Amino acid sequence: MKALILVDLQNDFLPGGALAVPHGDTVLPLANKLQSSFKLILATQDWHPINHSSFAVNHPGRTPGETVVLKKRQQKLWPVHCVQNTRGAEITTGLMMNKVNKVFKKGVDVEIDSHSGFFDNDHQRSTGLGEYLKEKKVKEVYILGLATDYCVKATALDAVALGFKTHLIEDACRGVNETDSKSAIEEMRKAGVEITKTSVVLNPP
Ligand code: VGL
Ligand code: ZN
Repeated sequence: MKALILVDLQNDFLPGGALAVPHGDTVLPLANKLQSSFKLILATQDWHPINHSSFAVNHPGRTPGETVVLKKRQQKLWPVHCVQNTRGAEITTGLMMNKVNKVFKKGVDVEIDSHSGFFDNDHQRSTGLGEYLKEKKVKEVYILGLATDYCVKATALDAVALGFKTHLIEDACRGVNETDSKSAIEEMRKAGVEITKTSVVLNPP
């Protein structure tokens, strides 16, 4: 059994959003088309409380882009984004949702960020995605979405670590930073992620 994982296709990560990923909207037609090749489709949703520790405004004197040390780990600070029950946190209406089996929320704890769709950043708390996939006998996952250099990377690395055969659909991802995205893809490849593209997934050789 294989599954498609759609990472953080939310208003705040799209053009006009609070933490817009450049050209993030260009992945939506691919995300929609790819759904025809999968029976099991999951989505992740960044879902922060307003007082979340990843927001620069919650650290007096700090600005987005800076890094602080929180509970002995580095935390990059972001603009306020994907606040629970706001329009910015909603999955874009440009994404077909009628075939999505389940949505997994992440980043819900005030104290710790969660880039991966599987675990928070210190791997203490699971979102339930890994357990769900194992229960459905999924062996292979295909990942796409936003952002290549953060949540997509963290999700793919955790998928490999959990033992799933992991594919990254590279042309259906966009990153915050182009250089970081290139090194993120290299890091994923080295960890055992197979880098593929939409046309190959739609028309397997
Ligand atoms: C993300 C930064 C902060 C992402 C989420 O979805 O890549 N990046 N929160
Ligand atoms: Zn976030």
